[in-house]
Amino acid sequence: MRDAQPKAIQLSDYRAPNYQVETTHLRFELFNDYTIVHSKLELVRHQADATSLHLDGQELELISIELDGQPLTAERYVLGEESMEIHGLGERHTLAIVTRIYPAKNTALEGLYRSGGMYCTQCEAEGFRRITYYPDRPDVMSVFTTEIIADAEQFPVLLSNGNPVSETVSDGKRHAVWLDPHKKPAYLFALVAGDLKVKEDRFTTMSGRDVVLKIFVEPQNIDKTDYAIDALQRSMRWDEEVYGREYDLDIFMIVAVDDFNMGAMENKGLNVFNSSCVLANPATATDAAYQRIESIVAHEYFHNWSGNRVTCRDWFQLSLKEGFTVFRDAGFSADMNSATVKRVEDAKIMRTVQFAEDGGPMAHPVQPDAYIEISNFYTVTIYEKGCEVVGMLHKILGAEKFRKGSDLYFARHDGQAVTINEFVSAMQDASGIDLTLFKRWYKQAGTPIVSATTKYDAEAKTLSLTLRQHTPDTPKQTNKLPVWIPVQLGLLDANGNDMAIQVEPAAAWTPESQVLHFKEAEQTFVFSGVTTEPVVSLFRDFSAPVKVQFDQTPTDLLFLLKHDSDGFNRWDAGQRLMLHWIEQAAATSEFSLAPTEREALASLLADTELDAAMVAYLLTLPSEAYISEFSDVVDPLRIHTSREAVCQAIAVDLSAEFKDCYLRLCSSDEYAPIPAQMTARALKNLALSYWARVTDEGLEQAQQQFASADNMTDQMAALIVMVNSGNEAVAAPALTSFYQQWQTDPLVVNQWLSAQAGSSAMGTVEHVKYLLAHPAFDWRNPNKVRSVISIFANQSLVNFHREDGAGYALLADAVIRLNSSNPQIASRLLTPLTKWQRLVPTLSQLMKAELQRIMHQGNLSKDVYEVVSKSLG
Ligand code: 0A1
Ligand code: ZN
Repeated sequence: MRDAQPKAIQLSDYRAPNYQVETTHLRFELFNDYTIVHSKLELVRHQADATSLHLDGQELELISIELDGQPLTAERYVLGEESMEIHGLGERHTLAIVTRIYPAKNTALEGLYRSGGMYCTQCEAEGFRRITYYPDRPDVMSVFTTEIIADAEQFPVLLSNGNPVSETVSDGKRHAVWLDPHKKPAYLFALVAGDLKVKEDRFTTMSGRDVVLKIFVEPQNIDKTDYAIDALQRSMRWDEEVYGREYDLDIFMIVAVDDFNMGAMENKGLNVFNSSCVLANPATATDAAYQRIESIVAHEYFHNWSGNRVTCRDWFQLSLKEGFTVFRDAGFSADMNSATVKRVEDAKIMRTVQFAEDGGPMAHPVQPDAYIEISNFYTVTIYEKGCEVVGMLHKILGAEKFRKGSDLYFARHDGQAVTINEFVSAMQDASGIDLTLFKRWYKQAGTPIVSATTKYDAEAKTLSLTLRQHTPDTPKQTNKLPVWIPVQLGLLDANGNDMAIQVEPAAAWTPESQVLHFKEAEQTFVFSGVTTEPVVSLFRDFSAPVKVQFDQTPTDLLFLLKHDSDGFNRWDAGQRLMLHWIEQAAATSEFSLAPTEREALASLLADTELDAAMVAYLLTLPSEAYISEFSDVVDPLRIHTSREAVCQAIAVDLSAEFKDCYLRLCSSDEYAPIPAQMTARALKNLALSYWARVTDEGLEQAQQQFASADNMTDQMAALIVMVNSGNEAVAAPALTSFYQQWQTDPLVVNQWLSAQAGSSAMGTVEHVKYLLAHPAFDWRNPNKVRSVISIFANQSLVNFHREDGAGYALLADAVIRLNSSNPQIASRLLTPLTKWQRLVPTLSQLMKAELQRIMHQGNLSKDVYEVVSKSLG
């Protein structure tokens, strides 16, 4: 909490630390009401002539402080509200500090806190300073030894980073010692204490070393660990095969905790996971949950190299580890499942959530240059756009040179805290490709808009493609320069086959990756030997995170939907066609499919050669959030109504086909979370949703599937169909019986909450208030808050944007309530309110008024203050 206006931290103010901490020795004594933390730091001067040391500290009670074995006298140090400055220092010192902290009162879930009966930590980005006074910055890297002393009976499991050294019990106290031989910043520190059960397995690394793998969970969850272990083993093997990265400790541990602000955390050797991102069994977890677990387990594991062995110099470099690691986990998921489906899923997030962020008041570059609260910068821009930027490097360099670049990066910087510049330099040095221009992607915020026009010359047999790019202004950044955009493309002949490509200037074309290098504000490329006018397929594989303005007729789009050899662009052509339909429905208040369009959808549904999950995506309309990206002034009700009209028309026109498809894909095989089954279920349940929308028979089938399902994917899909039917007599009993069946399993109850809060039919303001008062809800648990409030505000858009502003008020009330207890969650909830400027005037005013109401609360956390003040501009 703050009194004065918080100050922004600037990248340009970065200074290397005065002292490094060679070794850090920590001793934790866990008592019921408080914890005593003893720290002993071996300090070494790092800047010539430096005599002072800055330590960070928050919410700490200082008990004692000694320098080189002597109490430090008061004139040698200055205690600030969140810092300690020690003066008169020399070359080397031993600094010993004792603090008292109160984990049970820690509702912010940063630092050391209690979740249920266990203790756990979250130190990224700046949580360690809530444990003890320390130079809590990522460029201070130290070898940590951790001792934990706790009641032996209450806490049979005591864990920290690295390898176990010893564990003894005396006088009812358990005393465990852990040593992490790898230097690390404090943000990677972790401690866990609890009465936990463990699932154990092994992994033999590529050089033949044996690693013990352990997943610790609360006892009731021990039957939900198999999949995470399997995903971990596959991740470890994949990182060896694809990136040559081997694991480097004797043990790798994961702990599942119920109260966690984010998805998971890559603490060295001891990953801590939100239980929703690691626990699964067929009865309780959906296919989507299995896939999330697979990718997050991989993500955290991959951080061991991209983040831990090579870490960030400062938090402005956050995307160095996050963008690269998301790129790595995306590659893993693509290899484990379908690469095209993964690309579609990632592009959808970019185009809805990231493009919206890039066009709003919180827009920031992948490498920001200022922040008030770093927790606000764990964003889709840092993660997903950061991944796309790395992906463009991969397209520009090609797989082989990219791998050389990553090898060089890891070899050069192992054990160091570095910047994004060092990453790009390694890519440049290994490939011999000058990447100076490419670096603009890291510095400029905003989504480039690329417009394309073509001209075919039948006589000369040439096609000219003119591309123009422009990146809009964003807060505090104007007059942006052109960026290097890799445009992967193809030209389709009349049969839908790819033509051979010859282009001028030849140097702008990389044949292996079929990429055109577009680097200026405007460029014209001339394709020769084009014997018939082609249909152009631009930005295949979503080759750059840009908005594309390229007028293609519905006929061309239908052609691409049928024939494009690039799966991503087939899907994209379908989405663009559907956007036309939705526009048409909005303009005329009615819609019906043309026979050719109906035919195209029907043949997709019947196409058993295509990946079934891909078919499901091809038949899913663009989301309301994506549609709103195309309006200057967003009218959520109009978008909802027109999208519904198209959805209804498709369901009516193809109801028999959806029924056939559903029945064809019903299977009696025992459930397994394997790609072949997951993709079939995705299409089956999509077909059910269309079929049940327009026929009683379909809705009855949903009821039957709900009652007889042996897995959560089918049960939940059926429940959602019933909830969305708007038929109270069908939905209400199903919701009651589901709750009775699953009320003791919090992760399933969260899905039950979301199914209601996110439904346009059911997620009304009144119903959300009912859910908030339900015994299943708990304001202290971030998963519950997300399951109800975030899901409501991001998915039940017609209700959130209710004309009297009640949806906005509900969200603002939640933010105000959480501002003091959990600022990170409060701030993350705010995102939907940041979009007020794009709404129709009446809604815009109502939303803005809620932001102002929050602002006038006073005593805002830095987290909430930053988002609200930037949103109000
Ligand atoms: N580094 C983690 C993300 C993370 C960030 C902050 C957290 O606490 C506030 C927790 C996790 C990752 O990328 O998975
Ligand atoms: Zn990460």
